[in-house]
Amino acid sequence: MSTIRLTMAQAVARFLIAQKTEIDGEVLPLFAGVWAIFGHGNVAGMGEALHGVRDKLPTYRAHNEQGMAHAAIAFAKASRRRRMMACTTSIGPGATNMVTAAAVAHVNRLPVLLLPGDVFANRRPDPVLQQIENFADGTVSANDCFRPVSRYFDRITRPEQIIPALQRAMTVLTDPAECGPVTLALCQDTQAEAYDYPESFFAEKIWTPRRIRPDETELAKAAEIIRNAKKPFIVAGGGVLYSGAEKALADFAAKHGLPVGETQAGKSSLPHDNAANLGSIGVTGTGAANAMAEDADVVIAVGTRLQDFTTGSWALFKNPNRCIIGLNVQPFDATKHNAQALVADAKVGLQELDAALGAWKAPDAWTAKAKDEKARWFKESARYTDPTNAELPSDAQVIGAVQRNASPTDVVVCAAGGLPGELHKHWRASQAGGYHMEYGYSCMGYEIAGGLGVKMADPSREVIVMVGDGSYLMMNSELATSVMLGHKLTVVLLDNRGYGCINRLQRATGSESFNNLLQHTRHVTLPDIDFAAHAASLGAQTVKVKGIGELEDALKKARGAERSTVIVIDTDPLISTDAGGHWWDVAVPEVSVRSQVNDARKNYENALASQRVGD
Ligand SMILES: Cc1ncc(C[n+]2csc(CCOP(=O)(O)OP(=O)(O)O)c2C)c(N)n1
Ligand SMILES: [Mg+2]
Repeated sequence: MSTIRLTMAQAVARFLIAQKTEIDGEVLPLFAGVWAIFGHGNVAGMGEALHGVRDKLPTYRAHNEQGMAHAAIAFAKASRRRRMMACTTSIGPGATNMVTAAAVAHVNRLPVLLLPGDVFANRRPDPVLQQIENFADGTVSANDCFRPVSRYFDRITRPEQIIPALQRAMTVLTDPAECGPVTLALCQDTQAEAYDYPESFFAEKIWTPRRIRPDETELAKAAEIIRNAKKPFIVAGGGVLYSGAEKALADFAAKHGLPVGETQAGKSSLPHDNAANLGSIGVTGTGAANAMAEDADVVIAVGTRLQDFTTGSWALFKNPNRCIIGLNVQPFDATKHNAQALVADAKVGLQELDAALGAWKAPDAWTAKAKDEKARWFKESARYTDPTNAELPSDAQVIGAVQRNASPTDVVVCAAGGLPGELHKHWRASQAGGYHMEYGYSCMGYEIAGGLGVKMADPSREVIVMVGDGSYLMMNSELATSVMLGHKLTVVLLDNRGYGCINRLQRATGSESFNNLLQHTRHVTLPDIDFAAHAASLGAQTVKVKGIGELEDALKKARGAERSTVIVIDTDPLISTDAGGHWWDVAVPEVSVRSQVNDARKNYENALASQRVGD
């Protein structure tokens, strides 16, 4: 057996280069690069190794470990999990800064290889700088925080352990059902230790996603249920996009006359003008999709986790006889809420279901109702997004302006605040992947770093990041990285001077405005933050606009710009779209001295009555 003597870190770098992916017949590196913020615990080991391969495996420097991991995660999402990135950090705070991002990847089922440095395996210099020292357990380090948010976790204390660890990592990162973050905590002395690695470990490997075909019995049962349906409805989740099932879904819906509602992750599965597409579903759903979902007797849930925003906290599907079919690669999701499981890849699952259904079609009246509901919703939506002269426009009016100035290939990126709900209702995506919303973890601070990852995945597409003032302040530093790397973003920053959506939620649950909008906080000086000046200091082109007309001009200019541009606009914190949508379960206090809370509690208890427990 021929071997090659490498440090463990050099072996990691060499192994990553050997992993390939095939996209549309082209073989590409599976790992597009490694994000790195060096410190003790990775600068000598991983740093030296990455420098040695920098021509084959680019290293990117970020400004915040969470931000760089967000960029890596967004890159994988925009690449539909067919390409990915790794992230390396120092031990201690550099590592734990990445834990939130690991959770983002975990919730959203997205692949990212996290390589935090770890304390010395030999423990000779203990306690080292940044070592947390657990009194009761000598094996615990800061990196144990990654365990609950990693699909696979390992700590590498001997150089040869990296061989099975990386093989296991690749299985998880590339498996459609298991997919998620992998954390390999690399002890710093082990990174630097040499070992005679077998050459075969570094052989090129091309990864292609597995397409699980349905089990015959499950398929027959699902087809039987659908054949008996009078009011069938499809929920399209992120799995549709990861599977590349857009055409299969469009064909299936058209042939069988089925209306479709899209989740946040599934939005853009169908173009907005596809007749079957009723737009978003759930708490932030369109009136059209929700009206059909409420009535549906069979809900075909394709590639969705069925989180509460999709199911209206399990009160949306109101038909007493409704049955769910869970078409999902992951049995954990396929069987949720007593669903008839159909464990399969979305694309082949829909194709085989189509074959099993033959010429069956949903009743014409049902399909016709969907068409009417859609036409009604589009008219209603326009009332919210149409231009206005108001000095403080609503989020929906800003979305309208961005939409009017967008081209079909653009990608809009967002994650938290009031915008996800407004975008879910109103944004009209023309192309798959044109809507990139991180709403599994809805992590404030994902937006700009995520936008950078999206841009890196396909630099030919214009990326428009929509972000609230709160999310921007929480994490903006990768804006500087986007300027540094020449990956242009257009950032539309909606400044409503605080946490607008949480203030509205607080009011809706009977509480006084408290601690959300800046004016309602304990302060000596009310901050008047100059976001344009802040973004300019990071190297972006910036402009502060007043009203929708100026915004549209700025958007046109930004399109022609080479450098990341931040457009700041003041918006009204109190307005959101009241059309469409659905109740969301947010627990209201059972006792309170405030009568408004007591009233809200009564409403809450009434709403709970329509929540379906157990199924
Ligand atoms: C990291 C993180 N912390 C807290 C929250 C809870 N949260 C959701 S939206 C929000 C406020 C967002 O403010 P902003 O970005 O200004 O958007 P707006 O609500 O004003 O539209 C908060 C605090 C979150 N989603 N993520
Ligand atoms: Mg805000």
